[in-house]
Amino acid sequence: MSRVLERLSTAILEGDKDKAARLVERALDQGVPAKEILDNGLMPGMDEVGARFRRGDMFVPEVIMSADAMQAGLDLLRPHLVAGGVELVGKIVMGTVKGDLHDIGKNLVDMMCEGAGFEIVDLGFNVPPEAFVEAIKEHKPDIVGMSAMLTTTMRAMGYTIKAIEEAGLRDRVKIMVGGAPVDAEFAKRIGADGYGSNAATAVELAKQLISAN
Ligand code: B1M
Repeated sequence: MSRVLERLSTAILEGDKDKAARLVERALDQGVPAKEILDNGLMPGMDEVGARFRRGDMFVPEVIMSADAMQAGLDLLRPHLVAGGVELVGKIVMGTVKGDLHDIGKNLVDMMCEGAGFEIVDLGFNVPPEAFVEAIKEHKPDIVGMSAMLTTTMRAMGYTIKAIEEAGLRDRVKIMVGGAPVDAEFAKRIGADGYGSNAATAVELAKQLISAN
């Protein structure tokens, strides 16, 4: 890993937003591709935050600072990940489900899908089933994407799919799900059309779902 990316990982771990932003800019100036900055700078820092949080070596306020630093880095990468002039391939309504405040992974999925030509309607986080239903009526998307990061909130994905069915809208949209506790087996069980393990596979899945339409 290059020195600048190593320092970027440390800045994420330390929750130093300004330093993270400076280092992302420096890496871009040095010609490091945005995807490499993401995979070898931002992500390893956040992975270490997760590991320390799990061990009880980091606490929520520190994790929030790291999350802010990560988001600052992502915001700078955004124009590079979302290339202009891509042909529009479809529309996705995206949100983190009810009860869940984690949105960094979803934001990354948004960016990568946008980069692949999808129009994104982002409903944010803590999105109740009714809001997904209303958004389908209003925006008429091809795909609904749901993210959940907690074992306690993943079940809200199933409730949301039920609400979409009860509103008579299920056959109008494809549904994809993702997030750390989610897997393909769970996606199938709740009646989703597919599961993406990361932002890159989410893009592939979205393209497949569109072509299956
Ligand atoms: Co929280 N948190 N958190 N947290 N947090 C986790 C998820 C946890 C695994 C940490 C741990 O214990 N090691 C744990 C969950 C345990 C579990 O449920 N089994 C946890 C916990 C317990 C909690 C709280 C309950 C802590 C507390 O208050 N005691 C609390 C819950 C709040 C709530 O949601 N109601 C909480 C709070 C927070 C913060 C607010 C402090 C902050 C979130 C800030 C934010 O998002 N704006 C936070 C963070 C940052 C994390 C960790 C450290 C990092 C998550 C992250 O952003 N990763 C996380 C530990 C970890 O995952 N290692 C943790 C980087 C991101 C790019 O990856 O989100 O995985 P990820 O997204 C990936 C894929 O999952 C996938 O693609 C993305 C990009 O590759 N993906 C999709 C995601 N959505 C997708 C949708 C798709 C397809 C793919 O299709 C639609």
